Order: sequence, then structure tokens, then C-alpha cells
Amino acid sequence: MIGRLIGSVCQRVPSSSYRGSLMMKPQVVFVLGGPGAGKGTQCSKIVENYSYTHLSAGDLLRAERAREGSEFGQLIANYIKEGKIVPVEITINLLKKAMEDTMDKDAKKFRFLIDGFPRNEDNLEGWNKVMEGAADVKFVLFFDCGNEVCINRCLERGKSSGRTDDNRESLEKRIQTYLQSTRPIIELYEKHGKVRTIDASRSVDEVFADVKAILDKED
Ligand code: UP5
Ligand code: MG
Repeated sequence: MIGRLIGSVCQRVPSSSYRGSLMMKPQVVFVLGGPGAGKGTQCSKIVENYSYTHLSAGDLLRAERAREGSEFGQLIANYIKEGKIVPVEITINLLKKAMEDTMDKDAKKFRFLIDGFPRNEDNLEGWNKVMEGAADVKFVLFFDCGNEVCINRCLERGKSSGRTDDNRESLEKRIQTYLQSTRPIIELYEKHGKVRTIDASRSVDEVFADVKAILDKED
């Protein structure tokens, strides 16, 4: 069942189908890895050096949680604290709107780093349903990092981040969710030759050197 999900993601369709206009079809790199693997840190560095727009699904959900009048605020708060994955109907609409807003402002900004998504089968189904034909997924950048390193980085950040999930109890749940739900998605893309794996346990600069080598080759 899950194997069928990815074939359609890789399929190419004419760019003219994107919102029925002459706009470029969004080119997407999914950025995956455990909590604290350095996805956000590396995406910021990519944005400084390449023409990508960084969209963190977690950041979009945290903004929606904080938005006055949001009907999903409480649900998102509960899911994040428990390290559970928010239903895709919420996340995909935030991502789609962020992509559209970016391209409406500047049509040349059609390259996106989508950070922390898709995290499970539900996410991938939701992406296919809403974005199939409307965006090309080029590959997955996978920041591979041991669980202990991930936990320690987040605990350290938790001293000042104010994030409700940077505590040991939430982190253990986040790691479990990552291992049970997200790793199978990465493995699925791997089977299709779409994963670029980076050892993310090293220093920020060492990791970024590998990121650059990959992006320079892909571009
Ligand atoms: N740091 C970074 N790189 C380092 C390095 N090489 N050496 C030493 N230190 C390094 O980095 C984390 C910390 O480590 C920072 O202090 C950094 O300075 C340091 P960061 O770049 O923030 O790592 P990142 O992988 O982005 O970690 P993050 O905590 O953001 O990962 P998560 O995937 O857990 O968090 P996210 O925000 O994506 O999701 C949070 C929650 O939202 C999820 O648990 C889930 O509940 C929900 N969610 C959904 O439901 N659906 C989605 O699609 C997305 C999120
Ligand atoms: Mg992040």
C-alpha cells in the first residue's frame, strides 16, 4: 500500500498545469531527519547561498497555533507537545498557502525547501492529493543523526527556545514518532533513488560542505 504512494510523487507533468498559468511549477526538496538533526540550521544556510525559499512545516504549525482565532490552535498545541503528527489537512493547507504567497509576490521564487514534511503516510497521501501535478519533488535531503545527539541538541536548545516540546518527555515521544512513522517514508524515497543522505552528527560547517556538494551536483 505505502509503496504505491511514491510513484505518483515522482511523475512529471507539464508545468503549465500549475494554477493554469505560465508560472513555473514549484520545484521541491523535502528536508527530513530526526528532531534536532539540524534541518532548520542547514536550510537557513542553503537560503543564504542558493535561490531556495525555506518552509518549515513545524514553524508554520507553530504560527497557526499562535494565530488569534485559529480553530486548530489547541489541537496543534496538543499534538506538538505529545510529539504526534498533526492531521495532514491542516499542514498541507498551510504549506500550499505559503508556496502560493511566495510565488504570488515573486514568480521567480519557485524553488522550495520543505522542512520536516512528509513525516508519515498520512502526510504523503495528503501531499499527493493536493499537490500532485502542481509541484515536482526533486529529491529528499536526509540529515542522518543518532538519537542521543538529537536529544542532547534539543535539550540544550530547550534552555532558551521556549519550545513546548524541547523537554525530555516530549523528545522521547518525538524520537519514537520519527522512528516509527518518518523513517519508513525516507526508506520509501530511498527505494526510488530519491534520497541524498548526509551525516548530520558533525559540525554545522562540515554538514553544510556536504549539502553544498549535493546541491551543486543537482542544480
Ligand atoms: N545544531 C544544529 N546543527 C548542529 C550541528 N551540526 N552541531 C551542533 N549543534 C547543531 O537544530 C536543533 C539544535 O541543534 C539547535 O539549537 C541548533 O543550533 C543545534 P535545528 O536546526 O533546529 O534542528 P531541526 O532538525 O530543525 O530540529 P527541530 O526540533 O526543528 O526538528 P523537529 O523535526 O522535531 O521539529 P519540527 O519543528 O519540524 O516539528 C515539531 C512538531 O511539529 C513535530 O513533532 C510534530 O508534532 C509537528 N509537525 C507535524 O505534525 N507535521 C509536520 O509536517 C511538521 C511538524
Ligand atoms: Mg526545525
